[in-house]
Amino acid sequence: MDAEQKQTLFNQAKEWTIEAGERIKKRVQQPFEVNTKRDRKDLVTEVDEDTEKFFAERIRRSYPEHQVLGEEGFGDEVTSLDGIVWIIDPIDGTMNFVHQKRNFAISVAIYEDGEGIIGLIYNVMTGDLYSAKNGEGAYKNNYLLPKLNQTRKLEDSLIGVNQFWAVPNRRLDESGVHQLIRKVRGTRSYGSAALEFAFVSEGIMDAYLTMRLSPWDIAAGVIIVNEVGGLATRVDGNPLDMLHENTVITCNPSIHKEIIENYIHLKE
Ligand code: 2AM
Ligand code: CA
Ligand code: CA
Ligand code: CA
Repeated sequence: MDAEQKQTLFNQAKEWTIEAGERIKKRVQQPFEVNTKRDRKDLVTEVDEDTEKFFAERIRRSYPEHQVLGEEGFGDEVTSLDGIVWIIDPIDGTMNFVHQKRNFAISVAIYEDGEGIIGLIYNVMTGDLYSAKNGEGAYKNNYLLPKLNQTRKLEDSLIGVNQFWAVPNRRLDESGVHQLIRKVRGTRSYGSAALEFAFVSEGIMDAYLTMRLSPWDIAAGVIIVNEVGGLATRVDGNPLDMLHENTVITCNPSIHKEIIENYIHLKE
């Protein structure tokens, strides 16, 4: 698409994202229905579903030729990234939405023929919008995010981890991860993959790694982190696949090779 189309689409995506955020904010303190999906810890609420419907309806009305890939199933059966595909997580961090009433985000990405064009991560309760158009830098609200400091050392790093690293993992030798945790300065766990990507992009965290995420968890984050010179790959260093689940590491490029070569030991 040309620059003008890209700007128009960006403005539209941003307007819908902020409007969806306003709707979520109105409902966060009201009672809402909570259900489980894959297991008792995998939550979904009616607000997740309504928010995805909000996007799907508007995209279909305005851009009937675009495809929508969303977590809650109100989009299309997307089997190819040809053309323009919106990849949407209506609420990333549903457990935070339910329990904390904060620390969740809307994640919206637009891909064209498999290439990430536009990424938006909206931290709904703080009102911070992280955004990027590929090749044009990444922003936190109206502030252009600086390129990541590429001299960061692993021992000075803050890394995002989650509870899976504390217990045995069938796909990964956890002793490597335990050594990594000992090596770094500190760990954080925010409970929203999209926000963890945003924080790596902002340079307030140096890496985030996890063993299973879906395209909608990472689609916007990848675009934003790339714009500040960050990396996002599978934990074996291979490229991410926006149609399937992935293991994921996103980080400052200065620590990527060291983490995956010295600390990530996949069992296989
Ligand atoms: P979600 O809130 O949109 O489901 C929580 O650690 C992070 O992992 C969130 O970004 C969450 O997204 C994501 N996640 C991906 N798959 C998940 C699953 N099966 N159960 C819970 N969280 C999952
Ligand atoms: Ca979910
Ligand atoms: Ca998610
Ligand atoms: Ca979600």
